[in-house]
Amino acid sequence: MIDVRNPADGFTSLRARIHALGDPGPNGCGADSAPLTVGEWALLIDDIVAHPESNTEPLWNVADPEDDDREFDAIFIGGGAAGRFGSAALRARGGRQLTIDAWPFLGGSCPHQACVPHHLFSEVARELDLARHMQERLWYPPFDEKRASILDVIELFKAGRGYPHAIMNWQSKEQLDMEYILNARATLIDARTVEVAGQRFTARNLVLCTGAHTVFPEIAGIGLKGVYDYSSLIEELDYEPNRCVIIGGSKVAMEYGSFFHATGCKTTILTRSPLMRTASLHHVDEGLRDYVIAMMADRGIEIVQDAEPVEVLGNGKVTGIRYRTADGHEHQIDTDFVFVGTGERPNLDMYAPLGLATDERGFVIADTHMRTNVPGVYAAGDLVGPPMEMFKARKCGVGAARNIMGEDYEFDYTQYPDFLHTTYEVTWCGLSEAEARNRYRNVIKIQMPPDDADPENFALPAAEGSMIYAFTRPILSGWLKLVIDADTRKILGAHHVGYGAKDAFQYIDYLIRRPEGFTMDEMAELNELFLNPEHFIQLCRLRAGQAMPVNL
Ligand code: COM
Repeated sequence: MIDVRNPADGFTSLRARIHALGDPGPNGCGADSAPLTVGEWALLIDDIVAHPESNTEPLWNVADPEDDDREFDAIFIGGGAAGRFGSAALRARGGRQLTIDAWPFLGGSCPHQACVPHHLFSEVARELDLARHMQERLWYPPFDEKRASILDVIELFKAGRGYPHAIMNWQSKEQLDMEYILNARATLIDARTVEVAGQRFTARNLVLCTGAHTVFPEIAGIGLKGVYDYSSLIEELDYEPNRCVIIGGSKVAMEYGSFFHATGCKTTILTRSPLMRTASLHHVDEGLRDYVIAMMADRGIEIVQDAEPVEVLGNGKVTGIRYRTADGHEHQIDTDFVFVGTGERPNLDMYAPLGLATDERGFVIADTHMRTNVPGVYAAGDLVGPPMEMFKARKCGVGAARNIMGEDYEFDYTQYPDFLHTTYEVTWCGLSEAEARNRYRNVIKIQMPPDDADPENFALPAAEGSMIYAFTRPILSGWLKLVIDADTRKILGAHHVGYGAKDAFQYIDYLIRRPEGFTMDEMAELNELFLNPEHFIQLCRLRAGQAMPVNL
């Protein structure tokens, strides 16, 4: 056991290991009683991740009973977004928690294999898209496909991910006063008791936050080398793919597919349902969808709908994929890289003793207080099903903590703003135009480019991130729509493709969902920071003078 709380005892081996790894920098060799710095944490975590077989000792950050012998209010199993935020919320309210994770860091899959690399990949995709589009113009050199490497970007990520991990461990211990045991698997004994590293801990409550994993389709060849999901891509890819086939039409499929393709790895997406029309995405506006799909196709991504994968071909290693289309015909694509983006299922195996109620897809059923069917057992994060988004994971964890600490707190995550990346940032909230027309009799929209404009010659929207496109090929510069009930003048939905508008959508969503709503006139009173990516403020101002507003 490495007692990260008690440097005087446990740090000898820890520091020896850190020193053996290299110079930890000016703050790394302080007095034995100094807490681990972020740099030291990074070295330690990197070492454990790189050599798990020789690093089996748990990282122990539990108060000595002489300092704190209170009963735990909750044990959080899993220290990802749900577990970490829930733990912090419980601690902030004066409670005592213990967080346990099999990984040597807090933060879960997000900073290790999921959201953080996805955001790096999406930024790379955007950069590559511009570099390819502008090649041999201005200062842009010819685009060298050989230098845009998926493997290089993954290596870049892996070389740097120790720091986010380190910050989470450091912040959780030094600033949030959390207690945790990391690099150790918990075994559930009963609804109050967990065993970890040979020791039993009991608590008034358990909060289950162990996340989810990709479901691989059950087809021949799916186990071949060369088939990856978001997690094995990071840990196991060891060659540069030349051709990619994606199975599935999820957000993950669109996002990773756009990245792979932008690096020059020709990508085909095989999807059963049309992209962005799956049940897991709500309120998708058809105009926004059309633009997103058209722009993916414009980049050369091939999208095959109604496609059913039949077999991954290969002899030890992937060489192709066979799939069937709706007309019953089978087709084959030669490829050395298959990526699975078909959706996720919860990590539940360890909870068998509890008898948890689950839904038809296997996700844990939790009420709006995050309570499961087992008294005293809460569930949070991906375990309770979609949306598999950060806000939901964190706020579920916080919700469980608040209820455990005596509040009556409900969290409804059925309505929320949403986003995805292609080479663009795609954001939306509220109602789509079609949904609005179903519910209101006098719906208008503010849209750019308008339906009757030729987008190849209509150089708006344009803002930070899309100016170069606007001046070179206007259609690439983005798309936006605001949906308004003309009778009440309330904004019903907002939709945007471009760059830099995501922040605004967090607030627009909040404003339009208030009981009193948010009118186009109120939007027109805001002060835009020109050239504001979403353009909504000035466009509302142009229309706000009309007693009965019409389309713009
Ligand atoms: C984010 C992880 S990468 S957490 O939500 O801050 O724990």
